[in-house]
Amino acid sequence: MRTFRNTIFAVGAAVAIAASGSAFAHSKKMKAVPQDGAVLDEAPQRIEVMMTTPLRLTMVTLVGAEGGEVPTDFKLDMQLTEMLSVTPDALAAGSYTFSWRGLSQDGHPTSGQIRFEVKR
Ligand SMILES: [Cu+2]
Repeated sequence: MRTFRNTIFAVGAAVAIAASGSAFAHSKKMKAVPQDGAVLDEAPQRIEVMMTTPLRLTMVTLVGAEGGEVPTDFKLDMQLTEMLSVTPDALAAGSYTFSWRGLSQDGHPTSGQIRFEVKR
């Protein structure tokens, strides 16, 4: 009986760890505009990323192909949010990587990025 109860406990713990480990607690990108990998005819006015769960954003960067960082209107406020939305400075033609870092609701670090290209 004791072994049986220990087994039940172990299974329950494993399920709890799996649930809190990724899908449930950790914020991931759900949808982005522009989409990851997009090739755009015109420079985007805004960059928006919808997250699966709220996070506290700690860093947002937009970097061009030559490594130069492009300013955006991102303001650090550490509020829980599901929507990352920034307006970048005017973008020249080229490739860009938009990256973010944050803390999920459980305090664990989370990050993501999208890449896109502006043709014109
Ligand atoms: Cu976590």
